Formats: sequence, C-alpha cells, structure tokens
Amino acid sequence: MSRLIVASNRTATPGEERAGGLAVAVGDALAERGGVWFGWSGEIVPRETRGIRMFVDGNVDYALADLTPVEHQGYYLDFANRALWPVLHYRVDLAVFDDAAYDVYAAVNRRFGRLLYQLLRPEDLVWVHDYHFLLLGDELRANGWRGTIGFFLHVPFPAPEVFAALPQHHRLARGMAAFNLLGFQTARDVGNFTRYLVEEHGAEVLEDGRIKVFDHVIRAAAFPIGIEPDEVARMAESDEARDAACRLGRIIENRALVIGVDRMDYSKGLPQRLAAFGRLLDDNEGLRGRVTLLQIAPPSRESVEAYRDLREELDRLTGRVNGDYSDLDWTPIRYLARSYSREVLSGLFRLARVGLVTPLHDGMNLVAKEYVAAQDPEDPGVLVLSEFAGAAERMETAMQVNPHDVGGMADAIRRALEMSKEERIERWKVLMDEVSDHDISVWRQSFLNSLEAIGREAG
Ligand code: ADQ
Repeated sequence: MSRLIVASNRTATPGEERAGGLAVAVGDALAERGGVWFGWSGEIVPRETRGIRMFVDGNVDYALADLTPVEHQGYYLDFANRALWPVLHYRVDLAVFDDAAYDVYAAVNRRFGRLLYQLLRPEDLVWVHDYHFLLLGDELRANGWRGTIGFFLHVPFPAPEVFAALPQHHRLARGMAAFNLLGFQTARDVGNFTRYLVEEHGAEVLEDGRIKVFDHVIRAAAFPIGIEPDEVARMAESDEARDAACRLGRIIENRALVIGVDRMDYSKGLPQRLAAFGRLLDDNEGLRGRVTLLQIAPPSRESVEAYRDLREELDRLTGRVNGDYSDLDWTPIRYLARSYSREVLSGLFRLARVGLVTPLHDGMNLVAKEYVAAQDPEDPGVLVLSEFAGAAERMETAMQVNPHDVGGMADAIRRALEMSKEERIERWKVLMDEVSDHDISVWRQSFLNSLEAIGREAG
C-alpha cells in the first residue's frame, strides 16, 4: 500500500486537546492507516527556520514547520481567517480583503509546497486539507511532483457569486485545478463549485462527470465526513461521562436538558439559538422552571476581535433570559465558555433530551453526529438541526430548522420536548443508521479509493 501523506494547517500533535472537527477526523483516519502528517507546528518564530521538525507517534510521522510573525499574520490571521473563512461561510460582510495578505498566503503555500515536496516518494498518495492550502497542489506541481493529489474542503463551498467576491478568486481557482480530485462535504457544495467553474471560468462538464478547466481535467465529488460512532457510544458510557452526567444531573434535577456544543464562531448561529430558547420561555409559561439549556462554547483564540463581539452578545442574551426567568433554584441558561474532554461531552449528550445544532452555515458539523451516537437506544433524545449544516443533507429525520427563524426554532424545541418516546426512537434509529453507514472509515476509504483510481487511470 502506498504511503498516505496528509497536509493540513494544524496537526493534532499527541497530548493536545483536539477541539475542532478537522483534527478529530484526520487524526482518526491517519491513526487507522498510518502515514505522514505535515503542517504548521503552531510555533511562531522570529525568523523562518528552514527545515521541518520530524517526530514519530505510533504509526504516524509528524512533519512540522514553523511560521514567522509576518507569515502568521498574513497567511493565517488575515487571509485564511479574515477573508476565506467568512466568504466560505457566506459572510462577505465580515470579510477583510487585502492584497498584501493574499501575497503572504501564496508565499506560505509556496514555501510549504517546497518543504512537503522534499518529503515525498514517487508512490506516495498526497491528501491536502482545507482552505489554508488551496494553492499547495499547484506548488507541488511547480516543484515537479507528478503523482495524484487529492484535496478535501471541510467547510462549505458557497454559491458562485459569493466565492467570486474574493478579489483573488481567479488565482485561487487556477491553483485548485492542480488537484486531481476535489472532495466536498455535500452534493450542494459540489454543485456550487461546478457552477462556479462553469460560470466564471468557462469550464466544461464532461460526459463522465469530470470537469475540464484551465487545461486540466479534474474530478469533484461529495464525501460526507463522519465520526467513529462506536467510540462515541463507548465514551458516553465511560466513568468520566457518568460522573459528568451525575454532577449536572444533581443541579438540573428532573428538568429536561437541552444542549449545544460548538466552537465559539459566528458561523455557529449562537445568538439566534439563545434568542430561540428565550422565545420558548416567553411563549410557553408551562415550560418555565422545567427546562435548562446548557451551551458549551470555548473561544477560538485566534480571532480575538470577532470573538469579543460575539462573546458580549452571548453574555447579553444569556443575561436577558436569565434575568427575566431565573428562580431561587433554577437558571434557564447555563453558558460555559470552555472546552471539555470527548468523554464528558458524550456523557452530557446522552443526558440531554434535545441536541441543538443550529449553525447558519457549516461544512458538515460533527456535533450533530456525536449527539446521535451518544444516545441511549431505549430512550434517545431529539436532534434539532439547521438545514444549512452539511449534516442535514442526509439526516432527514432530525427536526430540521431554519437557523435564522427564531420563532420556528423555539417551536421545534417545544415539539422535541413534547415528542413521544415511540417517535423519538423511530427518528433516532434512522439517524443512527446514517451515522453508522457513513462513519469516519467510510469517508477515508471512499476518498482514497477514488484518488487511487484516478492515479491508476493516469498510469
Ligand atoms: P468545526 O467547525 O470545528 O469543523 P464540527 O464539525 O462541529 O465543527 O467539529 C467540532 C469538533 O470539536 C467535534 O468533534 C466536537 O465534539 C469538538 N468540540 C466542539 N466544542 C467542543 C468543546 N467545547 N470541548 C471539546 N470539544 C469540542 C470543521 C467544519 C465542520 C466539519 C469539520 C470536519 O467547520 O463543518 O464538520 O471541520 O470536516
């Protein structure tokens, strides 16, 4: 079997907390097959250290490179986080466009391409991840790499006119055409990407579905990412999970628990979610004192300003609801701005009667799948899921909501709380089948099978 070489901005070096879907998914895939994980070390050093630091953990070799302060600012904070992330999540209003930042982004892709090329052996399979490295394939080609290169976008690919708002979208698209296979989370993303290439760059869709663009023939397909459901189910029954559920259970007593778990980010729809919970209590007197929302959302450190504004808004909304409705022995919203282990989260998911996953836009959203996998099959909770999470494409028996519609979400939470056990079990079974059928190894295998097939075709 050829070696798997994964490139992603951050790797999950052993011992690190892995809050973030990419680190969890890629880490699991690499641990299963073995290979090399290449990326930024997380270190910012005053002057670019030329080489790569290597170390081994189990069957994974880590190859890490540092960034200089200028690179970290331009490539990571300014272009990846303040231009690409908002545009890919339909927030052109929040994007900051800066040519100088793009130049640094391109330069880091060039330097990392050179470093990665030096690690490669002719038979290797290269798999690049996410929006930080849109130009990495092109840079490998510039160094002379002729093997197949796959790419997977973890976040949404937006409607063509939204991506075209990026002043450098032409150059990014040319770079992306250097990948042989581009994987997306959903059919909607593949459709958007294909339409973008056709409308903006005169691409031609061939009979076999491949796309001819900029003198390349590429393939774009959906590979919905998954989790390890058995591991989540096991964690949900671990001692750590039971302890956590017990501690929380003592406080909420026999009240119903509604849970939300997210990285704190404007794409996750947190203000709308808190507002919907407020509306639920405004409109349903009978629920006051009988239901608690636990929202866990650790700050993303890198986007300090955006985080500060969002945090203030969440504090204000929580304060409004808790101020209006708290009683001596009940606080409606418990808001925890910190991270927990996967065991603790699984225990809390299992305790919760309702899982609220209501992003405004999300590539997939693994929390939706983890919530389902953590449930007690005899008495499962209800998933309330945004129609704009990639997960919604295949999780049809979740209660799907429009995350902008506060009243509609309040109503869905009420219906979820009132739902009979029979209906909960019926809906959950369908969801659990989907989570099991499209688990993390199916995702990895189907992507790598497609990539290997392309490699064979190319001879
Ligand atoms: P994220 O935006 O990070 O991932 P998500 O898919 O929900 O979003 O993954 C979050 C992961 O981090 C989950 O495994 C979750 O359990 C964990 N996590 C979240 N909050 C946590 C907390 N407070 N403490 C500890 N762990 C926490 C990106 C894309 C997604 C896509 C994934 C994978 O934005 O759309 O699903 O990559 O492709």
